[in-house]
Amino acid sequence: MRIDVVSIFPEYLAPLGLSLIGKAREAGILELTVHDLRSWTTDRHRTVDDTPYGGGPGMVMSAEPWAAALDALSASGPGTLDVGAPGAPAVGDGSSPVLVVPTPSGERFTQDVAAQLSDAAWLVFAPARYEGIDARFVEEARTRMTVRELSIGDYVLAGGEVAVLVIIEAVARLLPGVLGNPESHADDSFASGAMAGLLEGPVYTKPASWRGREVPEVLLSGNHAAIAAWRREQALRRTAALRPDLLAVRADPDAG
Ligand code: 6GU
Repeated sequence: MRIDVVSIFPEYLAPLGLSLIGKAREAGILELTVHDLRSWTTDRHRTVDDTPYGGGPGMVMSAEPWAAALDALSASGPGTLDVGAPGAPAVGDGSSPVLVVPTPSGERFTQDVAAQLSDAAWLVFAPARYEGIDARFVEEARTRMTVRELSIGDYVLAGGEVAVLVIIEAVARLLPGVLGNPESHADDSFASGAMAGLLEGPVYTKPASWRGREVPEVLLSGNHAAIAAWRREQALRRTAALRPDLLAVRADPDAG
């Protein structure tokens, strides 16, 4: 997969060199470049924003630097084609990117959306600061590529960069070859299968007794059916306590 991130704070994306994502880049599974939006400005002050039409507080990012960045990146295509879940077609042919615009007024970013994005050959991220980007930027981009405006939750961040880190991490770990053990996906909270839509229950490692607290006996029993039943019960309990809305979705998938 190819990923380009355009930001006025490229340094904010430094963690993308670490851990899972850093390794995926080294392995050539992920071709990721961070760009400075200001390199697509034309004035001496490298201006990226202006006052909002209609008044109000704050500043709005101008459409032109973002569109110029998108034009330049689009012309530098295509994306990396040999990606996506096994058997799944890549989203598009990679000749144009999928544009991801993080915004608190976007569609909710979920595991399903992460899976969809992981099938794309090429993602371009446009994280805004201030009060957002002139709406005509996304409007015009939609005429020539898939655009996803995504919110990572019901709270307001100072800018989209942290949301980009969240989204890229959720997407990258779904790329074939990124996780050491592909079965690690299977028990994830929000994964599909018997545990679909349930929060994961508690996990334990050695020692079996720690500060007077014992690991649940069933986990030491070697009885795999009993262990699976216990884990399912724990997942159901936890979900009922913390996220009853998820149980409603399981009972009626259309409720979500
Ligand atoms: Cl994607 N951006 C900002 N600025 N705030 C958010 C968000 C995104 N998602 C939730 N809050």
